Amino acid sequence: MQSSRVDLDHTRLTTQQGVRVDHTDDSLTITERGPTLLEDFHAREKITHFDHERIPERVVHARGAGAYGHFQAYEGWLRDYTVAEFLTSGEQIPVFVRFSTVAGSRGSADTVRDVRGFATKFFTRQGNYDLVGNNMPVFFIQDGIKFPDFVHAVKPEPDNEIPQAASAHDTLWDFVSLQPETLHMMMWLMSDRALPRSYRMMQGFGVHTFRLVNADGQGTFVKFHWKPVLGTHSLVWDECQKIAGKDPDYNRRDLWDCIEAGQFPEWELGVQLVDEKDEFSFDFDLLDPTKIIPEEQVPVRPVGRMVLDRNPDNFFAETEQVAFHTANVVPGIDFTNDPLLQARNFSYLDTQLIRLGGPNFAQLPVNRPIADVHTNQRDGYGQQAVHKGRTSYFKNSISGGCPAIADSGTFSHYTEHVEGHKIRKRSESFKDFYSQATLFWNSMSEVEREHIVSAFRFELGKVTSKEIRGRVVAELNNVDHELAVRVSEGVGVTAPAEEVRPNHGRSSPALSQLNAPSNRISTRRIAVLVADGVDATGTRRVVDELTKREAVVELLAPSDGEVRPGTGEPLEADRQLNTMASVLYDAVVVPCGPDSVNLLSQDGYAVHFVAEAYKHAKPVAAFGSGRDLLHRAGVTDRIADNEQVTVDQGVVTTAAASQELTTEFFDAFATEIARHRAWERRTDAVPA
Ligand code: HDE
Repeated sequence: MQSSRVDLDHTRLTTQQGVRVDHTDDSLTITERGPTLLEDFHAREKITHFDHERIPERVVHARGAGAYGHFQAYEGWLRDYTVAEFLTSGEQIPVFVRFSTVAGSRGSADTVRDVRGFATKFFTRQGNYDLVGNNMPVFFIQDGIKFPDFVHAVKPEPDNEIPQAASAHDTLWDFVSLQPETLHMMMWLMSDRALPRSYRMMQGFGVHTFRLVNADGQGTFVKFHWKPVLGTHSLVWDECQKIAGKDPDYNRRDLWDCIEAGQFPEWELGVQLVDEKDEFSFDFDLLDPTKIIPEEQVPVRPVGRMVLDRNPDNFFAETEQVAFHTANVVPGIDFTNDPLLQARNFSYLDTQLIRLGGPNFAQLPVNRPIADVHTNQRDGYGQQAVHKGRTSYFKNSISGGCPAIADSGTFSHYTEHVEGHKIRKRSESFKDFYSQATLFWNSMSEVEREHIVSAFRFELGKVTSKEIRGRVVAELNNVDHELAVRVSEGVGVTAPAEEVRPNHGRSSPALSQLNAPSNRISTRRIAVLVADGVDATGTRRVVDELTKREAVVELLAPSDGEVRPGTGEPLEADRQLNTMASVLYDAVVVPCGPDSVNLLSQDGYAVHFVAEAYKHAKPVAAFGSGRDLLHRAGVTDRIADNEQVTVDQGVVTTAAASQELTTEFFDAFATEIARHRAWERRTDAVPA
């Protein structure tokens, strides 16, 4: 990878042929005002190359962000199950990960309601292994032949190409209402999982059941899971829509900035293993990608750790040209007959041929294996290798039979016994479309349920056809009657009169994000609102205490530059208040300083900032006269006028001025930030 990097420092401009150029601002013409000459090879080359700079964007997952890092297995216990060395050797191996949204174009916003791609390329000594997963553990459809139908339904509608990167339109919901296998995934898509706070704070899933194969050729079914060290956290929908305007690169920037700052994102890889003899012991089919194996039934066992620690040098060369393929497997990892996976094994190679323009994309620097590559494949567009010798066929005697067939370390396909008729028919074992959608609903906390109901209402509210809305509500009645009734109330559809399928009452606590709290606030972005007259000592204390706890703290002031405090040394604003917004931060603090608070109280941006953070259930803190800005923004706190610290639904306040600030204040605030949001806060009436 390193040898292909081009560094233009201390160089002189040349043509592609290496001829030095003395002038690149004017074309070659006859007289200053005369016609341009065809012989101007430099101008022609420059413009021609420019004309050809674009390649087709990915048909799905067009918008993404990538990073390099490494993976390291913890210990060798998986050796009984697989010969894949990277899962057992404990050696650090390089990876490249690309996160993505699915429906939007390359330039679309990051914070749309969508599934997120989580694709990892492991550069192992046995060859490249690609785990091309998502941040949700199930998929919309069961058979790959439905993929073009599904994608056509969710993409912008073909007559006017509206809406961009949004599922809230007629064609998607028309499809969903007629294809009940989508329902389980639609529950995930309407949940907070579709609105990740950060790529660094989302889970990843291989989705399909794969197969591990050991040295004796024995197979074990496996599901892959990524768990983020920082916990799984989401934004709220109103916030997402605002961020899409304020910072459409929100998730991309977050990943980039954290890696640049040395705050490297980490995930733990885990596996759920199922013995072959237990293949039929579940009430769903392991080959059905619209089903999970509940973690309470088969625990996720940790296997290793991935750290992303290096940003790409060039977005196009690396993040755009990276080519993932589900069929990039290494010895010890094999497929199952999941019909979605089987179709993917065709699609990913095929799609690279059009996207990357020919069969040599595996030679692009970002895709190149670290394992040696010796093939008899030759020529083709973009061929980079200069193959020596006369033979490019097997068997040969002229080149001593090389490249020869290896007798160890090879990939040998799992020997599976298959017999029966050739048919085109969905398996009966795939036909329970509702039980796991119900399981998901049952497993949500009340606030997560509220979010799901309002997501359905929002999406169906954008559907123009009442008939489609009605059909969706009727389908939801198969998931849970109360869900269907609650959704119907918001979208002008008559509520289903009665329950059609009794709720089975089962739940899987691992499905609720709120059941995996984090006690860390590292990388959380905290805004401190300041203006001239602010209390410098208290403000510095806020910065120190929160930075010590690994948060990212920024001072926001009405204008850039120096902030002159009431007393003491000037402070420097990190950002101008009106270039930012509360939606770009996890929490907000207002320090004391009557003059500063007075100025901020008259600044609509500052007042709105606090009200909006409050509306989105974010932790809000203030001390001393800083509390007045909270009150101006309609945020009440319950403290009596003493110096105690009060925490009320994520609002952390004290009447104490800076000298009396205790660590209790900062600990309480940090606890609220680690909790992510004060979900118990009712904020529907807040006008922000
Ligand atoms: Fe993909 N998918 N997919 N997909 N997918 C692509 O490949 C496809 C599916 C996923 O960052 C494409 O290189 C079919 C499931 C990710 O470059 C394409 C089917 C899951 C990425 C394609 C599926 C995924 C893709 C477009 C149904 C989660 C982005 C560009 C049979 C487990 C990879 C490309 C990156 C990309 C086809 C279903 C995840 C067209 C036919 C299920 C993360 O080949």
